[in-house]
Amino acid sequence: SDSNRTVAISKFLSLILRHSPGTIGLTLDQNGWADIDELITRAAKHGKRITPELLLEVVADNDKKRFAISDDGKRIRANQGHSVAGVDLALVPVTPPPLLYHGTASRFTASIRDQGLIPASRHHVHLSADTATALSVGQRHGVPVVLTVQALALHEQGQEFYLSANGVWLTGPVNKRFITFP
Ligand code: HQG
Repeated sequence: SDSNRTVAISKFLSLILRHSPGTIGLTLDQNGWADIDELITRAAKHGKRITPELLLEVVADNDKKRFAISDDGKRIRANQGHSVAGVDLALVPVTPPPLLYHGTASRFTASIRDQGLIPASRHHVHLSADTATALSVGQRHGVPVVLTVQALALHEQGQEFYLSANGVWLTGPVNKRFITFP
């Protein structure tokens, strides 16, 4: 179906624009942008046929607004989730609310109690503004657990926070002293 097709393209774009542009020989600029025409041409050479119209439809209809188009309409980037080296979205640091939430799986909580939250392969630890969103993030990994992060207190200790264009909070490692477990 169309929706299966747009989900498949969204997953492909997430792979290319967050983790592995080299898979199709693409290079992202320092802020994570890819030229749309080049992406489409290179994807086609790797057996992924995406029309410009379909790409814009995927961006507009994406459930989590994962992608952004540049003001000139020529470039695309992922709004968050990156692991690729050499990319910095150049987001402006912002003061977080007192509490933010992190959805994880129950099998990770012992390790998080021990080490705090670490970005793993991604550039940032991802936090949610509300518990319902955090719950759905946690569900991706297993039996969900929602942790509460004392974000403002951590910020007041000098740690930067960023808000992605699609409403995901991004920060560095979260020390366990700032985490409340359920
Ligand atoms: C866990 C989705 C053991 C962490 C979501 C998470 C998000 C630890 C996993 C975005 C740990 C990493 C990112 C520690 C953290 N010991 N495990 N010390 N510290 N972890 O997928 O936050 O649908 O890289 O709890 O909506 O789950 O892709 O991060 O379970 O915004 O657009 O290590 O991905 O968006 O998993 O998700 P991930 P995440 P998309």
